[in-house]
Amino acid sequence: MSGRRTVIIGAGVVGAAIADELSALGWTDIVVVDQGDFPATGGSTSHAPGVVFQANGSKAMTDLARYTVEKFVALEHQGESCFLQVGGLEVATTPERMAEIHRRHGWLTSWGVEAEVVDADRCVELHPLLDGTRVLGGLHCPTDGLAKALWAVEAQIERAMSRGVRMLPRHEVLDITVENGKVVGVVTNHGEIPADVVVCCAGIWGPKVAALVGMNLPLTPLAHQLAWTGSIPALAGQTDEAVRPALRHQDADLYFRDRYDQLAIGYYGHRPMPIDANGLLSVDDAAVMPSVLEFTPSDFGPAWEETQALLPSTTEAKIEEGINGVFSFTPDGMPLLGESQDVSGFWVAEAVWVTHSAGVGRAMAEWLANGYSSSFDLHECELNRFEDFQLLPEFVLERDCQNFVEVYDILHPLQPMDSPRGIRTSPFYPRQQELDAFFLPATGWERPHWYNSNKDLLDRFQVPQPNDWAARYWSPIVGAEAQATRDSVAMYDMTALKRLTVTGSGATAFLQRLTTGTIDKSIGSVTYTLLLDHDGGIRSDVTIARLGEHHYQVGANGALDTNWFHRFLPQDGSVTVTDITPGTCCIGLWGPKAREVLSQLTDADLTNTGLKFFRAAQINIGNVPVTAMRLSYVGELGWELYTTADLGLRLWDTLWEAGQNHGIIAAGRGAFNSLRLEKGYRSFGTDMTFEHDPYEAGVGFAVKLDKGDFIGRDALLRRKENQTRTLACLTIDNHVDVVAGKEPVFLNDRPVGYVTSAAYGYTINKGIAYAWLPTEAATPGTEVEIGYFGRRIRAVVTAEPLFDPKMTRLRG
Ligand code: THG
Repeated sequence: MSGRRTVIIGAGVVGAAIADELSALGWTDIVVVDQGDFPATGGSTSHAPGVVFQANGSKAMTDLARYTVEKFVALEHQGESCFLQVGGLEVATTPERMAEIHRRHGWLTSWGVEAEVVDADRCVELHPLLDGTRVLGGLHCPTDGLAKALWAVEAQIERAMSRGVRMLPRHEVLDITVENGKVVGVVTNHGEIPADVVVCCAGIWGPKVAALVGMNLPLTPLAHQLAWTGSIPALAGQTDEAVRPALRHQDADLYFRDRYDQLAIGYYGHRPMPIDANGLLSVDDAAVMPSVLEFTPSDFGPAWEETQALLPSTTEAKIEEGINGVFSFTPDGMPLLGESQDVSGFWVAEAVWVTHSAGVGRAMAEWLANGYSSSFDLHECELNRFEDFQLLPEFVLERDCQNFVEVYDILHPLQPMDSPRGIRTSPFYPRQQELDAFFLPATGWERPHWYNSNKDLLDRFQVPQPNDWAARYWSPIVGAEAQATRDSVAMYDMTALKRLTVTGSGATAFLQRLTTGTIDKSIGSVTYTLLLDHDGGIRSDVTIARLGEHHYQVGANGALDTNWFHRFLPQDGSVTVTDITPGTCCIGLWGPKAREVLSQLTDADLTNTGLKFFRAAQINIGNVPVTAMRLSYVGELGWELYTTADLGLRLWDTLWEAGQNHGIIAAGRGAFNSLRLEKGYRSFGTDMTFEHDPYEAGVGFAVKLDKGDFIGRDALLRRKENQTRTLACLTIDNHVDVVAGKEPVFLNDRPVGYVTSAAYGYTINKGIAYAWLPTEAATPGTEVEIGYFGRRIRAVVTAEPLFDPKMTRLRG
């Protein structure tokens, strides 16, 4: 097998890794082109300091980094390893950072990378240049270190060439030829190269290359300062390139690495310096290389001061060289991986740093060869995860710059970016403002997290106070809203829920093939079902309402679902998928009194037999025609009520008025999340993702194996027999330390899993944490501990759901 004819654009550390990995899988008809010389082509790889820290809040990013480390350690360039495994050390100089270091240590433990939180003395032992009096402690990860990025490029490309891959330096890409929506060739200054697959690994030139096929790539090249001291007398005579760990001083936006008797200093504290990808100089015109701009010493002042304070022996040296090195940032800090939705065969592997490069090479090779990556869960990295508004230049620039600013900040999991805010608002927004809602953004939607107007509820409901960290982006009102929902009735703004319609004569067959459920049921049926990858991994969980013979409404999780549907659309035009989210809105009306409120407003039969659980109907509510679906993610009687955006405010006001005699409240996402965990409802993206199958995730009930073939079925039959891990429900008696997700779980003092999502359960009066555990540890009654800022919190595996297991609320 030689695979499809493939052109990789860019021979940086990403292109090289893909060429190596893809050729290792048997694809050898590969050409790598680069505008520059080989191996130092002039892109970000050519100036990268190569500092590799594996700690990351994203499991995927740590997995990609770990793969990179392992590969580079073993990869040789002229007999020497491409990785100097000197370790990594992050130091804290403030109590807040020390706490953060414990949290980051938790991530590494959760993702299975060994590391240790160390005291100040040990920091100095590891890195003797440190002023121990300034340091409170640190995080030491011994497998971190320094990648020899250019060696890795050379070694990987040469290995690929030995398998038949061709490397063409000084080939500038001028155009990409597309016919009938498919890539057919890459035009260079030396002529056209035919291609079935093009992989854009052009780094900071990515936006320019992507534009050749009409794609808006949400990537901004930003300059970042990197400087080198002259010889430091204290290091005189150091003959090894590096002996001390790579060092991060995040409180001052700094990192350091050895270079013989000098130090390299990287700095993120300066103003963002975005660069237009079209304005980058050519290889021949650039003074040093296109990705290296002239050093601006005035931006570096604070960096040098902080360096001398932290590493006093540097006062005897000077800054000798510096650059403003340009590399890639994205709106959410994650890479951009995948195939264009519009141009088949045009793939992207962009915004990938050296740290994750080899892992991305592996992931992309698997994805290209097999249709999915079996080694990595890429849902956070997918190219097509963005909404259209998130691809506009203004949004991209603002977010990318903000990501530069925040790169080393201590970010609470719920903390939104300061800007941009207020981009999308539901029709209910003016009322929510009147009720003094505290908003958090969700895919650009401003969504109430709680309503300050509900503070009087605190006279009726007890709400325990969590610790200061857990109390951020929280109010006791959250707990009161949750209890009030179970007690009477509440309105939830569900507008941010992604809604698609699938219509046309082929709609039923299409959905039957893409989902695990039986959706070919009577009109009015609603089905909770899953989308699976070809390897049986969960792509999404959705609800599908059959509103007509050839008309379905899908309640989905995000842009990836739309993209997934588009990938499988039949060519004959018999199916149309439409995103109706923007033009519509939704209120969840839930609670024991929901029926009393709604029946005042409609002639429709809302009795338990008239509109059963998981059925939908078109009803009128006053002046507003509504699609009502009887289901509830919070586990209470009630309906999701959908209407068009123009009628939204009227719907809100009508319900609000009718609910006044029944104690109706508006309730926010904080309460919502607590209630759904009490009910045991999983959330795609946190509790379960691409790497999990339905059985281990506890949603096997949504798989109908006997319905006929569907995507992922064969793989599922294999995986079903092989369950080693389980998504388990933990409860926590300590109500102060409310965990947030991603914390490690210990059994007999050994890390065995990690928390996915968590909240306090205000009805059951316990903390709740869902966690991936080895199946044998997932039996109710098993006592475990959760790592929390360096402490251990006792938790116990508990039978789920914790609330209303008999479904009397929902079915009543
Ligand atoms: N509402 C709608 N669509 C959605 C969600 C939603 N799609 C995305 C996401 N949320 C899907 N998640 C769930 C999870 C559980 C349920 C509904 C959506 C649910 N499950 C019931 C149960 O397990 O008890 C019913 C299961 C069944 O009868 O098959 O209600 O919030 N529209």
